[in-house]
Amino acid sequence: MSDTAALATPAPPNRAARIFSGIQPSGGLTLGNYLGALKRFVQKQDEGIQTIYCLVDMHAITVWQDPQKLRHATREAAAGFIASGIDPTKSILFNQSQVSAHVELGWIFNCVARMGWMSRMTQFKDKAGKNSENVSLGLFAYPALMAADILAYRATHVPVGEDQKQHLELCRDIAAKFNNDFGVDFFPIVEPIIEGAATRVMSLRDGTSKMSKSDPSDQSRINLTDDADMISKKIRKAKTDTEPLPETLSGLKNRPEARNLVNIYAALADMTPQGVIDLYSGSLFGQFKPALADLAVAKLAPISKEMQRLMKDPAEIDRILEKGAQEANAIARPVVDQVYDIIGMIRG
Ligand code: AQP
Repeated sequence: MSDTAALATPAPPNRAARIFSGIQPSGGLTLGNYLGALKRFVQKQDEGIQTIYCLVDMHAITVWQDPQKLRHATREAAAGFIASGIDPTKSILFNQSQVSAHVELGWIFNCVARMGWMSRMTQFKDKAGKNSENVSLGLFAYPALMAADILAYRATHVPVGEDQKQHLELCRDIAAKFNNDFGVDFFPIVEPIIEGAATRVMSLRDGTSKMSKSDPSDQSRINLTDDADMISKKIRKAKTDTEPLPETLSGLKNRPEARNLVNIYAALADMTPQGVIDLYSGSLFGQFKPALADLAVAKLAPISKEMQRLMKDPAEIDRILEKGAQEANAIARPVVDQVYDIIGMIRG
């Protein structure tokens, strides 16, 4: 397969397709990270497109992280990537703080992005809540660093969950403004890849809020480290209603918890949500939940087991990340050096 054949929007004619995406090691990876991001990352890698994946530890520290826990979460996330199917000989896998091009370009983009753009970011508003005077400046600037993560590789496509759509629009605005301000055609206008039945996996306790690593309730999410018993228990206890599953998808309107479980089933089984409805229409959750629990255990328990095995050798994980950082640096360094040249910085 050619390197652009699988992408709905091909790379611009003068640029080969290149995928970049990242995940914050701000806690353990969740089913949301897996279905919205990691599963897609593996598919893109296996389609033969150049894939670069990053544990964005600089993003994680936009909220305070315990240093010991951050180190552990970074290695555990690397183990999660590998256990999910990322092959460090096919994809570049590294952590952000080992490649200084990210923060260098991030600062330059802080000077390109406009305050008005940043203040419209809904994720900042959600995360800052009523506390916006007291959150870090880094949390506000986060999307400019995310644009730098992507554009340091001049990536053309970015697989993400639905919640990152607005940040990717901002990345496009930053690239376009940089190109326009300096009269160059240097940065590509990236295309988000938001695909599949579970682009927004919701909390198991509240179908209107996103499943998130930092949700205080562990019952709200499935962690990739959960064992078979725990996965099964959490699904059986997930909040639902008392109605049977409907005959059509429209029957799930105003039933956010039911819709969420159907989407999770569909994404895990590589089916459409309508396909799940066709199979289970008329079933009560007493029947559907055990089927979903079995499916989730079959798909996720092997990942959790493999993560445990990988975590027994942290030095090997560090070695993989170090090799990935060297490969990433070999791409990003010349890009950032060209940016310095474009903007008029004297370099020795
Ligand atoms: N619930 C989700 N459903 C689908 N996709 C999701 N992603 C995250 N949660 C879901 C996708 O995973 C990738 C990495 O996201 P991230 O961890 O870097 O940041 P986040 O989106 O802020 O995720 P969390 O779990 O909510 O982290 P915390 O709690 O630390 O803020 C992205 O592609 C994201 O879309």
